[in-house]
Amino acid sequence: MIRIAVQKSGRLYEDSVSLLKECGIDLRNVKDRLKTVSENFPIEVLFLRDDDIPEYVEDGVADIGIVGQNVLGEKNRNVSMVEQLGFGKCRLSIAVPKSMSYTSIKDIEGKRIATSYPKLVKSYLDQHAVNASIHEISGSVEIAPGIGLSDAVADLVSSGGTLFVNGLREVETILESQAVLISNLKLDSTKLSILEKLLFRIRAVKKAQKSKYVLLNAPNEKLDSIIKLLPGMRSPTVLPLAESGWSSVHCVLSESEFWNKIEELKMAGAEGILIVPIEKMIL
Ligand code: PRT
Ligand code: ZN
Repeated sequence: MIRIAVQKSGRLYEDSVSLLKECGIDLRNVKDRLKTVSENFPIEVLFLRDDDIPEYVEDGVADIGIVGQNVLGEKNRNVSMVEQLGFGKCRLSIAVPKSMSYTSIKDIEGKRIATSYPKLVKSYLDQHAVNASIHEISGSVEIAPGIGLSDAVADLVSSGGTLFVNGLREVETILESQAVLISNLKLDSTKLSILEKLLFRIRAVKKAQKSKYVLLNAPNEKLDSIIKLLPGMRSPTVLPLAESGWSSVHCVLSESEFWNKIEELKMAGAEGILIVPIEKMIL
């Protein structure tokens, strides 16, 4: 049995629980529970505040956990970062009032910065040899300059909407963050092998999320030029259509190259292009 700590409620909760479910792990009655055991995978899930997860994983109360890199960096606990999970993306940034003139981090010298991430901010300022006074506050950081509590803030940003409505301008990125899987440093061999199984599934789910299955029809004389455009796990599948002289081509395209490839395929004579999501991908 392995114990995983995930956020009890908040921005990482839904994605963390969905990831485990997509890995085929049955989790019943997760709402409002402190812990639950899966019936089809040797895992117990503990629901905790995200701030406590690095410490509990370090101490071995939980063996592994899902937490944002921002929290991991701030708490600076002795755990290993096993895998980036691709959700909960945000950045820790410094922002200043729109009216403040700003050309470089040197403009922060002697200023007051409000943040919930004092350690990360301090180490960024130290790296740039800037002295500023850091005011730790636990929430609603973005209102601090407006009420005269600080001259600048360092807060998490995703869309930038919160900074914008508070009259703030993002000027420096301290850290790019996403949810990561972390692990205790001294897992025994049984737990390590369960972690390996879990990671294998997580990677298959992540890979599938980044890929699409594409089916298209093409006249046989255009097949060569179409196939040249396609990557494949080995090579694309080509099947004859009922109508003679035509074939159906199937392949997997990754998200990054997807739209360009579709354009190129159309130009090369592909018709009736169908794009289908992939549930899991085992390579
Ligand atoms: O109760 P608990 O302590 O567990 O939760 P919490 O309130 O500390 O954290 P929560 O649920 O707000 O966030 C959990 C994690 O989600 C964070 O540690 C980040 O890793 C990640 N995450 C991703 C974010 C955001 N995006 C985010 N946008 N966390 C917070 N925000 C906030 C930000 O603080 C600001 O107030 O959203 C606002 C900015 O959003 P935009 O879209 O307006 O830029
Ligand atoms: Zn928190």
